Amino acid sequence: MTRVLYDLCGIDESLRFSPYCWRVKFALAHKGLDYETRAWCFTDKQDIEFSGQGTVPILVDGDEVVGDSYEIMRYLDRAYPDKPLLGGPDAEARARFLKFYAERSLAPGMMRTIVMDLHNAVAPKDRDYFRESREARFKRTLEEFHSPAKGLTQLDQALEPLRGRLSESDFIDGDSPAAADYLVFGFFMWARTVSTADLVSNADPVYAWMERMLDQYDGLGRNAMRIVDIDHAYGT
Ligand SMILES: N[C@@H](CCC(=O)N[C@@H](CS)C(=O)NCC(=O)O)C(=O)O
Repeated sequence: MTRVLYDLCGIDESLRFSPYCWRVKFALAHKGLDYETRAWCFTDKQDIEFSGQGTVPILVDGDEVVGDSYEIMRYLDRAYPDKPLLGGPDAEARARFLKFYAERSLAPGMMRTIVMDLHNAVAPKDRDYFRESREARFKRTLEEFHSPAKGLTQLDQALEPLRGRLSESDFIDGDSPAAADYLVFGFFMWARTVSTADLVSNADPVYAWMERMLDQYDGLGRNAMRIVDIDHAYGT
């Protein structure tokens, strides 16, 4: 039976920008597992009711329904032990730190930088929902929250530990990428797909790592549709 990944889509059905879904797409590629994606919009909650949750990614693998990007990685290691993503308990505990580092230290600065690009990238029917839910979260309007100058400064500071690691190693997980890289890189795919903002300078070790990550798995990341590829994306 074909594996199915529910994957957030935007203004074009092929524009896939969820950082959490990107983690899973890299994890599936790492394991060499085939899957189909099901394009999902924020407001299509009824389509994922079967999973008992309101967010994507959701992986349906035969009788297994698994939600949450990190739980999906754990599931993949249990079900397909070859080519571990997270590794043993010690390694997994450290990868879990990277999950929180990405979500709590890197994502906020990126969000401040790209929030208006995101608003433009979501499916038109999702725009009101996106605005209302995010304004409630930020406790201010998207326009008030939006500040690339502040966001990039925040991100620049938060990237220091990653720079340290990537100055000594090609990937966070060593000579080749694994869960730690995917947990972090998902957010760089998020920004890349919806925005043209340069998050890091090309002299930065993080930039060289991003380029290596984009080339993994036959250019899985590099070939992904970006907002700039969509003619009708601006001024709608
Ligand atoms: N902790 C979850 C977070 C998933 C998540 O927040 N996904 C977003 C898409 S990027 C979503 O589905 N949001 C639904 C909404 O905002 O209503 C994970 O790691 O998978």
